[in-house]
Amino acid sequence: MNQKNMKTLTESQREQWAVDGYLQLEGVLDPDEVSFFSNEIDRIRNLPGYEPLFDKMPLGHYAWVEHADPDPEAFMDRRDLLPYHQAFIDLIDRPGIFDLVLDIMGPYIQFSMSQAIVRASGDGFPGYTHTDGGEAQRHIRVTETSWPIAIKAMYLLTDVTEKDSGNFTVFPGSHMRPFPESRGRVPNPHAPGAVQLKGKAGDCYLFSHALWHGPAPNNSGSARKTLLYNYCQMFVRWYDFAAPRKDVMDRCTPRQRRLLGDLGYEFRPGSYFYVPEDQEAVMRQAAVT
Ligand SMILES: O=C(O)CCC(=O)C(=O)O
Repeated sequence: MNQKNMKTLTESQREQWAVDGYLQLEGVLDPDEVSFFSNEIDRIRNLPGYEPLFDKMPLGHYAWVEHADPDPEAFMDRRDLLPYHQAFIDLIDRPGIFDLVLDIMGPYIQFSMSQAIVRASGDGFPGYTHTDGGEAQRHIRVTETSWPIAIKAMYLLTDVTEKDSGNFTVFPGSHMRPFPESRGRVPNPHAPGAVQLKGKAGDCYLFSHALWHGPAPNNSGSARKTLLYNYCQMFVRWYDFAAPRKDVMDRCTPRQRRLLGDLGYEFRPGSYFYVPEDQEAVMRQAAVT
């Protein structure tokens, strides 16, 4: 794809992506944006939406609730952010970051999930380590020169300056290795090879679904907030909704609509398998039209 006028990875970023399976991009959101999104998280925790109901739902499933814990320092894990504010829609193809997503994944992609997570301090949560995409993707790894099946952009909204502060924790290079599942071997945020990343509010981590990763415990004294945006190849489905909401689609640019699955024609066999003829052009257009 011609990436003219779009940002691409530097050579050292490309090498880090291939070798380590993740990138840390500094200062992606400015301080006003950080406080805007942080306030939005405080606001939407009081609104209805999808949250995990541990012990009541099957693994990794979310339930519709009236609100999360209203305490802004408490745990929250809200899915499907797009309906809550135009800014969550616009973050889908934020210039700078989305350019790099395209460079890493190629142009035949969709947007598959949005999420806001607050990791409370001192709640005894030990952290955990996993790969993304459920049971099947755990067994799918790509080579260092291949486009990934799925990646996530994680926007940090809190400074994380010490260990065990809810740090995004990675095992560099693990995206190329099977995830150990037998008892006693499942990795954790304190296991050999774990790197608890530090960062500033506004930084963004891009990482492969196959990377062993997850949150460290948070004993920092304050909650850690993040936003997560997930992208996948078009033959893989989105998993925040059965179909995108019309009121969200109505507020999207053509590129955002395409990323949410609007091909410009009714579904027919072959759709999403081979892409519309204008796919590359749509992916390369400006975010706001
Ligand atoms: O750091 C977190 O809170 C969780 C991020 C994570 O593991 C994920 O998005 O898969």
